[in-house]
Amino acid sequence: MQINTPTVPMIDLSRAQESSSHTSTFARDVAEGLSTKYKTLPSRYFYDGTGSRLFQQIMDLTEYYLTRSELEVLTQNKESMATQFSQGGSFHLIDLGAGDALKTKLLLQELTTQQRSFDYVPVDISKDAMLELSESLQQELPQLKVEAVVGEYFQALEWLQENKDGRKVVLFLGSNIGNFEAAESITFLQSIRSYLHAGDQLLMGVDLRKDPGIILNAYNDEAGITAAFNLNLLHRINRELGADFNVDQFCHHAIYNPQEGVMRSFLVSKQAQDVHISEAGLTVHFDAWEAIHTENSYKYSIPQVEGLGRQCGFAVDTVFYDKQKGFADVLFSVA
Ligand code: AVI
Repeated sequence: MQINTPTVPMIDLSRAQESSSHTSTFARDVAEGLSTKYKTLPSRYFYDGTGSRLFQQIMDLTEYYLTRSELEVLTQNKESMATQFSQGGSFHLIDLGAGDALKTKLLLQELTTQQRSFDYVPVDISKDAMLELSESLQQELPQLKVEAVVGEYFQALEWLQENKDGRKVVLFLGSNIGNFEAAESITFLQSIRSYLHAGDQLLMGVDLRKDPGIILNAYNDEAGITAAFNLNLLHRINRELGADFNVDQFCHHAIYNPQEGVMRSFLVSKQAQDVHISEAGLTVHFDAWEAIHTENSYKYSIPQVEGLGRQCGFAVDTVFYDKQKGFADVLFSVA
């Protein structure tokens, strides 16, 4: 559905999901995750207003090298990226999880300088983020055609399929792929592939395997912002699902497994306690030092990324690295 504020055209697909159905899905996921032997909570629920603000702060942390590294990759390679995107003629640039598009703006500026024929379709679940982004782009790049979509990634791709012909270049930046389990990342990329055609491209950010100490520090910052980000999930359950987590009685714990190449984050109960979650109609018991697994952040090798692409119908065109070769943006085309 089209919702035009006086200046910003935007498509809001999120209204399809009523807030009551959001609450019941959230309650069901929480109940399911906390009823298993090894308790889990899905990391996608980190990003309410507070969680999104904390994640912005994480991206500015000295220890969290990922955002700086990817900015370096884009700064150093934007000319070549813009040229490769444009080889097949005009295109829609679709930015999955655009947020404030800090990194994408480098590409938008470069594409505009090169006078390429494209329009920009940022996609994000946060309507506020899409309003702010559209407005900032009107100031910074007034000639750019922007149509922001508020919704889930696949809702947006479905909408694009029905409403926009022409070549597509999809951006999936920021190592978000690392937050999926191996099987989920395959399903995810295969689904993206199913919306693309010959000549379309995908640029995906991946955090690469490196010195485990560097990775460990990135998720255990001294200022405790990552801990607050993780613990906010319990505050969110208290706020939205009427739970009574005593958040002070949990702590953040993140460990890196260099064999599997995965950072795993947990919330650990400091004492035996019972927590009631009204919306889920559930009381959960925690033993002292029992943990809830809240997030995986997978780190890849380049052969793994190539294999993942191949399995999902993509071929690697170019791997763009930062100087340290700690992060890569991989340009795939439809195989
Ligand atoms: C969004 N995602 C790529 C981040 C990551 O590095 O896995 C989320 C995050 N979790 C803790 N710090 C940052």
